[in-house]
Formats: sequence, C-alpha cells, structure tokens
Amino acid sequence: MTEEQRSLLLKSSSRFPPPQGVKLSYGTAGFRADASILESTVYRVGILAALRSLKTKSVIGLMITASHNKVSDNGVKIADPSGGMLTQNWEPFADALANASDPGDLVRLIIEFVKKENIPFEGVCPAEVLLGRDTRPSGGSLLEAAKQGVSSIVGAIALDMGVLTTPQLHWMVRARNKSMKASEVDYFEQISSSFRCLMDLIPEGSKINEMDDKLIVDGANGVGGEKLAGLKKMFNSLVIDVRNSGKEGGVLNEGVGADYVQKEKCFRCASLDGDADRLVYFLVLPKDNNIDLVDGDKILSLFALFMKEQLAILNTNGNEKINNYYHARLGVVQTAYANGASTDYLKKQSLEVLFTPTGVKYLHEKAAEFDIGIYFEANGHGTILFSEEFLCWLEARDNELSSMSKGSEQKKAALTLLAVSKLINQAVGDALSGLLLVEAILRHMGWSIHRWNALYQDLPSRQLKVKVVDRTAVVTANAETVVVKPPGLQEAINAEIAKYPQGRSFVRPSGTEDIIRVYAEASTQDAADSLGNSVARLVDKFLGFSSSS
Ligand code: NG1
Ligand code: ZN
Repeated sequence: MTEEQRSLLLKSSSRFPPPQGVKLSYGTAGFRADASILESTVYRVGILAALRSLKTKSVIGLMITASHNKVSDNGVKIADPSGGMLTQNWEPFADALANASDPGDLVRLIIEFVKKENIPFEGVCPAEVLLGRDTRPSGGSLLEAAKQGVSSIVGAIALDMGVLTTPQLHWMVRARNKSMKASEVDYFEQISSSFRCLMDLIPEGSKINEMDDKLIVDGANGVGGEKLAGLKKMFNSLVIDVRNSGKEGGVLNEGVGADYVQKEKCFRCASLDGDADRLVYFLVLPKDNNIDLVDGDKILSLFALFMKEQLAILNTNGNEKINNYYHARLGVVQTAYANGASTDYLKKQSLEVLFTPTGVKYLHEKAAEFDIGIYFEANGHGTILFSEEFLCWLEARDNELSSMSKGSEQKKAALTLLAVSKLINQAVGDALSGLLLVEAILRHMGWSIHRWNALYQDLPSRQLKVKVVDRTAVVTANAETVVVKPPGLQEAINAEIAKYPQGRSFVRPSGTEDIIRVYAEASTQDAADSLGNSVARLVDKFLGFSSSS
C-alpha cells in the first residue's frame, strides 16, 4: 500500500470512530442498527464497495435502507455486479471491517484482504459505486459517510443516484454492468412499456369486472408510494390510488406497509414496505370485515400457474406438440416460512418446489438454476428469473413465429413471456414491477382477487419472537427446519408438534434482529397459537435469560 493510500485511509477513518461495545454482523440483508450508531459502519461499507468494484472490475451498488424496520433504524447493503446480493464469501470480511476497533486495525485488515484476494489496488483500475437511499431522515448523513468511504480508496468514485427503492438500485447496477441504459427514467420506461405490452396481449373477453378494477396501494410512507405515483402516469389502463405515499407526512412503516396490513374497505388492496422490495395484497371479507392476506406465497402461486400455462401454450400447436420444442425447466423456491398449504398446492400442480434458508440471497441463487425460476418469501419478497439461454431461444422462436403464424396463440405466449422477463426485476424482488405483473396476470386470467385468493386456503399460523442470551447458540440444518444445536431442543419441539393435527413448527435466529423467531402452523388458529407458545417456552427454557442464571 502506498503512503498516500495509507494516510488517506488513516485520516478519513479517524473521522468515523466505531460505536463502543456493539458487535455488528452483515446478517440476512446487510448491516442494520439504530441509525445513530451507523455512520462508521456505512463509511466502512463504502470502502468495501470500492474494493469489490476493483476486484470485479464492475460497477457495485450500495443501498442505505432498513426496509420494513422502524424509521429510527437504518442499514446498509451491497449489490454485486449482477445486481444480486453481495457474494457470501465476502461477508466475513464485511464483518471484520465493520468491527475493526481503530484506524490502524482497519488498515491492517484491508492490506491483508487486498493481498489475499489479489485486488488490483492503488489506482491501477477505476472503481465505481452507485449509492442509493430510502426516505429515512438519517439517509442523508449516512450517504455522506458512504461517499467518504468510497473516496478513501484511490481511484474510486461514488455516484449518488438519489432516493430510490432498493430494487431500483439493484436494477441500475445490473443494467450498468450489461452496458444497458441505467437511469431511473430507463427503469420506468422499461417496466411501463413491458406492462403496456402485457395489457395489449390480454385475451378478448377476459377483462375483470369494473367493481374489482380499482387498486388501492399502501406505500408505507416510504419511497415506493412516491415512485409508484410517478410510474402510474405512464399508463392509463390501470386505476391506482396510492395511500400513505409519504407525502402526507406520515411516519415510515408506522402502522402501515407490508408488515402492518390495515383494514381498508376496498376490493383489492396492495401494500409495500419502506424500500419497496416487498409486496403483499389483501382483501376485506364482506361478511365480517376481516382482512384476508394474499401473501408472497399466493403471488408465487399466481406467477407459477401463469408461467406454466404460457409455457404449455408455447409448446403445443392445437393438440399436437410442436417440433421446435425447448424443455424449459420451471422451478419454484420457498423458505420454511411458506404456508404449508401453498407448498401442497404447488406440488399438486406438478411444479418442482425447492427450499432454501431465509434470505433472498439463498432463494435467488437457487432460482437462478432454472430456465424460469420463481422465488418468494411469504412476506412478499420475490421475483421471476429467466435464464439467458431460454431468453435467447424465446427471442429466436418469437421471430420464427412472426413469419409463420402471426396472431397465433403460440406467438402471443412467446411475446407474453418476453414481456414478463422485461417487466419483472431480474436483479432482486421488486414491489413495483411485481404489482404490475400481478395486475396484468389477473386481467389475463379474468380473475378477481377473490378468485385468486381461493386457489388454496392458508393453514392458520403464528410467528413469535423470543429474546435469548445469545442467538448464535441456535444452529439449524435442512433449510432451517431442524435445530442441531443446542442438543435436545429439536426433540422437545418434535414432541410438541406431535400433539397437533397438521402441526409444523421451527425456530431460527433472526438475521436482522437480536432474537430467535418461532414459527408454528396447525389446523386451527388456537392450535397454531398454542403450538407457537409451547415452542417459544422451550426456546426460553433452553436459551433464555432464566436458563443462564
Ligand atoms: P430475519 O430477521 O433473518 O428473519 C427478515 C425476514 C426475511 C428477510 C429479511 C431481510 C421473515 C421471517 N424474515 O429476516 O424474510 O426479508 O428480514 O429483510 O420474514
Ligand atoms: Zn424491504
């Protein structure tokens, strides 16, 4: 390391002392904490992003958000060149950097890592980091810290992309690295034009009835509502009424948003989270005014059905299978939080269903193994990934069909699949593009939200949080469905589950909060509650504060 680089790092890092007595961890979705202690972490992630850009010789993203968490929290995460999450190999280095006790320690870590990873250093290569943030008031000063971090690496530049949804930033990183147009206007242009294309392909006579036509979207007072308000101006085929857009002075995620679905007396409502990477729908049941949540599992089911149907049309001609046949592998990916009824339903549709641990980095990776890989967390984070190979074939097929059979069902299916691949965010789950796809599919199917919701009935479930002495004492296996440590806990949980018909329960340490999460599912709500409570008591018995005293 040159003297110039060393002194630059020592000088700038001395302005960002780390918080005392706090151990930070990169977690399920980057670093998250109370915003007041995050400046040093964000500064250091700026350094990390610059190094990652040097290593990959690509543009990297840095997003400042704490998603659905409360407004006083904030967080920071990195988007890799593909637009996906930071490679897991670098997470230990991210942890070490964030927790380095002083500037000297920080510089030592960087020197070691640069050597180990063989990173072209000291201005030989340019590095570029795109910065984005959500609407949290702490975002501005944290963005400054990120800029300082990036520019403390010689040759690295930071570009402030402004207030964005998380998926917009990921989309921009991916687009930049594919040498495509990558501004916010380009993002809006791509998703609105592919949406219009899908709307034009709706079969005659399958319009949904007008009563059901208005969509109310709860923007959680975050960045999504604001962006959606801009986006909806680009088409007039859909009536969207945005509430809690953040313009009315409401507090982010407070009593609103995907995590706090509220009573709304309307036929079809959707709800986003603070950084617009989660989407859920809900409806009000007329008989008792109760809310029915149409969650990520049901969005997944809708998408999977539609994709399967379009593929089947593409590969048949009347009753005959066509010659130019591509066996596109369609797969769906869930986590243990997926409602058991959704998994049963998907399997009954002969779909290939796979499970990964919680966290989109795992789901995304698995879905990318398919030609069409659809993944969703129950909380509404998910997307559809298309393989390059399949998209190439599809484009060729589309051209071929244009000359042979204009206006045929096959041609329409090819166009539909291509439009879906452009509408749905290929980098990460995106509430805005997800919402437009749901709307387009409902119209294709001629379905109301009630018809969609009736695909299957969720099993009653309960989620609980338990505070423990050390959440890392819980180690799980099999996509988090089995506890391996501490010994004896899984056996005790099994004994509880056995008491309940259709009972299922698992526990895991949260990657974003200092707690253990408990999930329970059973045939009635009382049973799910009671199973959840019993398992939470077991967690407390094995790991709680009383167990250590
Ligand atoms: P943790 O705190 O690791 O459970 C939560 C969500 C994840 C994911 C991340 C990132 C649940 C049960 N967990 O993770 O699905 O969305 O936050 O935001 O919803
Ligand atoms: Zn989010």
